[in-house]
Amino acid sequence: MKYLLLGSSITTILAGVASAATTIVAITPQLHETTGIATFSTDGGHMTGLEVTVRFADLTSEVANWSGSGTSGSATGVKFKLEQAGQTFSQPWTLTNLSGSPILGFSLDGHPGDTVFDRTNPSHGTTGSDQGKDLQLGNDGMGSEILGTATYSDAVKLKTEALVGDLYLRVNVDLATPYEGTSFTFMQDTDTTQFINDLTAVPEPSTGLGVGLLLSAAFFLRRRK
Ligand SMILES: [Ca+2]
Ligand SMILES: [Ca+2]
Repeated sequence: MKYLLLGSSITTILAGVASAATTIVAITPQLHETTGIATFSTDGGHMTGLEVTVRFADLTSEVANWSGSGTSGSATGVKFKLEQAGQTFSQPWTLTNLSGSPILGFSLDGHPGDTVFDRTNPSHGTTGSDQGKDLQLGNDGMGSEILGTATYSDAVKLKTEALVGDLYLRVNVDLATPYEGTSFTFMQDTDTTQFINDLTAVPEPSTGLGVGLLLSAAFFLRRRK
């Protein structure tokens, strides 16, 4: 019984480590909006156009766009192949390095693929998006957890709804150390927008920003007195 308990504690500890392996950061340089979410059950076959960039230790990078068929798809360049099959909520993405140089990181841009990245929280979040999943790096194929930071940028809202904060248009991953192996997996849920080419930037509310700056200036001047 002692052994069973010990085993269970170790499992719990490992689970804790696994969830901490990927640090999550979110920024919103440019808010985007769309009419609606067509499906939250997006799979690899339905992200055609999605732009993938992979950066290598020799300071080169390569961009390739997604091509989907059936329920699977991939972005294939000369130096890498990123593939995914089945629903992104439950099935991993696999990044294979075809170059001779270790991988420093990669980024996914959903804009040309009418695809948004649905984060774990808030859940279920934006109408039609259902549960999402934060980017989580898998292991390196040799049993070690891959460490890294995933930065979400360009939050997405529905035109008819206030910003909820679970949907993003882009995600960038910086690995903690250059990846020297052949391939690794990661999890990241995606959803598909209702219409094609429907993700548009929301203009900055410049007047509101101006008022905000004036208020800040007034506060600063009051404090100086
Ligand atoms: Ca989804
Ligand atoms: Ca969601």
